[in-house]
Order: sequence, then C-alpha cells, then structure tokens
Amino acid sequence: MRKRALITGATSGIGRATAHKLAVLGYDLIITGRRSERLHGLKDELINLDIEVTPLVFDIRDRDATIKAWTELPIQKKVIDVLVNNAGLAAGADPINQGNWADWEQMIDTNIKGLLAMSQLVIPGMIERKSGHIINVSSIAGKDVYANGNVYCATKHAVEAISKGMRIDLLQHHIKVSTISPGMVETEFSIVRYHGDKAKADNVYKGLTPLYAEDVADAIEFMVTRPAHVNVNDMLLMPARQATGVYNYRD
Ligand code: NDP
Ligand code: 8X3
Repeated sequence: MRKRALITGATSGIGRATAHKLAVLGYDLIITGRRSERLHGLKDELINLDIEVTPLVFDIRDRDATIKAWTELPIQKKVIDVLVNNAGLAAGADPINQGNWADWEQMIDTNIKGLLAMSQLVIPGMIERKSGHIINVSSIAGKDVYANGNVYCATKHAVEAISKGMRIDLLQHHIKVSTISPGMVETEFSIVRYHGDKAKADNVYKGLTPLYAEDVADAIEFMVTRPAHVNVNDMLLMPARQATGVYNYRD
C-alpha cells in the first residue's frame, strides 16, 4: 500500500532534501512552507516519480492558518504515515541581555508552537489507525547550550522534552516518535539567523566541512525504513569536525 508523509518546511534545506528522499522511496507527499513558488518548484522536480505531491502554503506560526490548510485537505490525504516536523529557525545570535523580542517570539512560535499545532492535527488519525511515525527535527542545540544561543537552544530543548513526552503518551497507540539532532548543516539556516547577512552566514562554516541537508535526509530515510518493531529514538548527527555544540576544529 502507498504511504504518505507530511513534511513541514520543505521549501529549503533539510525539509526539501527529505522530500526528495521520501519521494524516491515512493511516499506520496504533503509539503509545507510559506514560499508557494518553492513548493510548486519542488513538486515539478518530482514530476517524473509515480507519487502524488500536495503543496500546502501557510505560516506555521499562525494556528488558524495551519488548521485551515489541514481542514481543506481531502479526507484521503489526511492519512499520514510519517510526519516530519522540520519547519524551524534561529533568529539572531545575541547575548540574552541584548536579545530581540521579535526574534524570540518568531523562534518560540515556529519551533515549539508550530510543531505542536501540526502534531495536534495529525496525531488523532494516527491514533485511529494505530500506526504512524513522527520525526521531530531537533538539534545539537537541544542538548547543549552555547554562547548567544540562549532562546534558540531553549526552543530545541523544548523539542526534546515534547518528543520524549510524545513517545511516552503515544506508546499505547503504536506511534513511533524519533528525533534527529544535527550539528552544523549548511542550508539557508545561517542566512536566516543573521537576517540575510551572507558574509556572517558563510563564516559559520569557514574552515570545516559541515553536514549537508542530504546527510540529515539520509538519517531520516534510515529511521523510516526500520522494521515495524524498531524505533530510532534519537540520532545525534555531527560533522566530523564538530564534537559538541561548542567545540569544533577548523583549518
Ligand atoms: P532552512 O532555513 O534551509 O529551512 C527552514 C524551513 O523552515 C524552510 O522550508 C522554511 O520555509 C520553514 N519555515 C521557517 N519558518 C516557517 C514558518 N513560520 N512557517 C512555515 N514554514 C517555516 O533551514 P534548515 O533546513 O537548516 O532547518 C530545518 C530544521 O533543522 C529547523 O528546525 C532547524 O532548527 C533544524 N536544524 C538546522 C541545523 C542547521 O545547522 N542548519 C542544525 C540542527 C537543526 P519558508 O521560509 O518557505 O516558510
Ligand atoms: C542549528 C545548529 O549549531 O546553531 O541547530 O545549534 S547550531
């Protein structure tokens, strides 16, 4: 039987690479994000695969818009086997005393409340069908705290706690819950974090080879292809040159 995955934040980076991986595995896809043209471009790229791709354009911080997008999906497309809660960002990198309130709200509303809103819509169907797999994209920032990472790290620590809670509460419903926790991945992440400052963003990856989005998508592919009796609770995936959230080795 065909399977369907819903991937949030598929317009770029890890979400986009995951869409490609799951498409090749034969999953029908629901791909979400705010940039409509990117989602439709991704759909076009997958045109030659025998799968159904449905773009859903909404801002995941807006719970009403998230509910509306879900509600308007035809009933058969609400059968989600794999939910990849990936949409997220860091905004700013400032000491806590210089933090920007709008940045904090954006991170909390996207990384925590967006993940909860999407999960709350998808989980009831999984419970009804007694099957499903939720993969939450956390980070090394969910395990370590580094200088100027304060609120971003807090949101990813929250993703860790929510994922552990989900895993316990959904155990009886035969729903798997995994987290993938990458170190530095070169995507649009740092450009977004530094509000479009490309030089600052490039500096993050200077002197080392970071992970690429495809490396994280490979890990997600591994998670979804395990046998039914196996769950990857968490995978911490780092560039070979990065030991922790704080220590890395650069040329
Ligand atoms: P990108 O910036 O390349 O992609 C982020 C994705 O999230 C985009 O598709 C973006 O879509 C979506 N998104 C952001 N805000 C919203 C919003 N308000 N509503 C809907 N979608 C939104 O970054 P990554 O691929 O690197 O990030 C993906 C996830 O991986 C994030 O959760 C991030 O925290 C995590 N991560 C990243 C690491 C890294 O070093 N890059 C390391 C560890 C974890 P759009 O803008 O079109 O709405
Ligand atoms: C993104 C990677 O190093 O900024 O989660 O925490 S890092």
